[in-house]
Amino acid sequence: MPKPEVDYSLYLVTDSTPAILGNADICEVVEAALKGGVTCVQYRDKTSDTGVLVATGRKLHQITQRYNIPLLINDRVDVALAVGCEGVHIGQDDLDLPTARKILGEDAIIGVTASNIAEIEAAARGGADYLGIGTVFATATKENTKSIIGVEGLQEILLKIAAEKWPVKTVCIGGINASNISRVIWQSNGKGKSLDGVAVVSAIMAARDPEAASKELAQLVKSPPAFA
Ligand code: TZP
Ligand code: MG
Repeated sequence: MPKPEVDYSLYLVTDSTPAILGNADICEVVEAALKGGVTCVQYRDKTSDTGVLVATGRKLHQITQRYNIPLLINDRVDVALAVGCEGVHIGQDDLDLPTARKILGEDAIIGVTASNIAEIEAAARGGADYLGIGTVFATATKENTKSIIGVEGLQEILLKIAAEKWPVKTVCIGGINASNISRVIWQSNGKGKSLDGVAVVSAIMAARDPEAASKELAQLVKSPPAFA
């Protein structure tokens, strides 16, 4: 049975740090974002211990399941297994893609962070379901990012994927918000492959009203920009 098509168009990546989440409850923020229209959720928590990751992941999964939206876990294949969610998002320094696939199976969604053509090629050929491409713009949310690729770098990567006909979905990330999301989509989509989605952290997780912020972003993602 082929795995179901995932809508990556507005992809929420969570953050549990006080600088972004403040005093808010992560489950409430994620549910508000789901109401507003996010289409995919990644639980990304770099500071909690394993027990908290599993407990919070299970709570989040109960919520995302009600909205029929996939939940992926950042970094940790073991936590994804324990939660029983739809998949995992791994970076270049995490468990490698073939091993993650072996553990989670063919039906799992596996995304890989990639910021240059060599990483893109390895992940695409290795059977990643989607690529998290970035960092598009510098962002305070993730410091020490290896490379800022800009919209130009993103476009180059999309052209390469199209030229090679790699059957991998594409999501970009880094510094994207309501004021630049249309431009990112418009400028990066060209003759080659179009982006399948845009991932945001602070634009939703740090918003005073995450539901309204998600609604606005979802509308911008769906509607062609006025200057296209
Ligand atoms: N990977 C590359 S940039 C980034 C991650 C997880 C953080 C993006 O956060 P924001 O707040 O959407 O700029
Ligand atoms: Mg990682």
